[in-house]
Amino acid sequence: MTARRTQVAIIGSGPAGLLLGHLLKAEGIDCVLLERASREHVESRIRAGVLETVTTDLMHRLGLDERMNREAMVEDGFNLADGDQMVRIDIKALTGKTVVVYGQTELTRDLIAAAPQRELEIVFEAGDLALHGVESAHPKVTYTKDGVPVTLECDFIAGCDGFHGPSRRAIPASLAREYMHEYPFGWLGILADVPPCHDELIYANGPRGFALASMRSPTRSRYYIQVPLTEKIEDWPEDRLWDELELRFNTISQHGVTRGPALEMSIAPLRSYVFETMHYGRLFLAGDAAHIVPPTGAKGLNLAASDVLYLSDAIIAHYKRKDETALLGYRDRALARIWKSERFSWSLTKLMHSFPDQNAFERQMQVAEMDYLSRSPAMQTAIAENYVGLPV
Ligand code: FAS
Ligand code: PHB
Repeated sequence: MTARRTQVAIIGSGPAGLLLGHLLKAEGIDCVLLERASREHVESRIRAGVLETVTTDLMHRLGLDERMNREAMVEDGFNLADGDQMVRIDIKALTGKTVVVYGQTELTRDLIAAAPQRELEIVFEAGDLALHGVESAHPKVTYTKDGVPVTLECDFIAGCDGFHGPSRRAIPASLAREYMHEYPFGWLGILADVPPCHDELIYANGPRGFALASMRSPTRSRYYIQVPLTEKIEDWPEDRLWDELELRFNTISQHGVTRGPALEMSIAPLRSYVFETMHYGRLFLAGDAAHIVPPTGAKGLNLAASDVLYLSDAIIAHYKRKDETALLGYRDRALARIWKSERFSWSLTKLMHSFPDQNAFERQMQVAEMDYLSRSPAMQTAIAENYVGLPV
């Protein structure tokens, strides 16, 4: 058994863990990232694509935004459609802010690639990971690397291990406050090297349900449609999906849908989840380890970024100024932004999807809300403010 020591043990090298590691390292605070999967697997996952200012600002602050600035697409607006009625939300005019389209995959690759030169240690394929003594002043994380058991002593543990990670379970259920809302559908996504059907994102609802036309670059598109939770990827030969996407977007988009071979296809369930006990002893949760939003509002990755902005501020204050207030205030500060993003993602999901048990009145509510939205600058501003990201 090997014994090691660091100041902050970070579990998980998704966006939350990687951003936190770099922010602490930049302030000379020692930390080690422990990741269960291989580097190849982490860098191959296809997830979010829309970045708010909070996330791009962190990349800029870390001096890791060179490729993002070169390759990202800046979006001044996005579109909401119901059938053939489409409303453009001019986020630039309504808020003075924009969002950028830059794949989470690319962001993750940039953060991992920069780790060696910044002496940020990432232990990939760390197995059998367990947390110990999180209520004590000397917590530990045990794991195995290449079959060798290791004990990592630390001052703090940051649980950045996503929805299925062990950190949340280290908090006694008796103390846990959690909220869950599941949706009766998932998103079937496809990534393909074909030009996007429209210059901006289109979120579309209609008699066949929700669909999203997004992108990664001028030559790479990302599309989603809502599917019942019972459906499997085998039920969706690529042509069947392209037929569906043409039906949804060819009448409302600038360029129409271009078909091409799938680079990736996957189905993700939709849920809203908040685990309010984000701080317990020397354990702090951040990102999907503490909350999940349906991807409709493009908030998942950006909430992970705001969490680690708050958590890094707090840990830096602890080491640099022996000030504990930010650590004690982390949970409330993070939850204030999390709940508002949960609300926005839930309300946009309700407006833009067809629910299996939806009755005629509920459908009319969607139609009326879209009609009101199309005529109300106030309503468009509210949506724009939330889409670009609420202040941190
Ligand atoms: P992550 O899940 O990204 O990272 C957690 C890390 O912890 C992983 O690398 C995992 O391997 C590791 N880990 C888990 N257990 C461990 C253990 N025992 N030991 C060590 N490491 C462990 N958001 C959008 O806005 N748009 C989208 O289209 C979108 N699509 C998504 C699709 C999927 C399938 C998922 C799951 C999420 C999607 N999201 C999307 C949300 C997504 O962007 C998340 O919010 C974001 O990845 C959160 O980042 P992290 O909190 O770092 O968690
Ligand atoms: C994506 O491009 O993957 C994407 C964009 C916007 C969303 C969700 C996903 O709301």
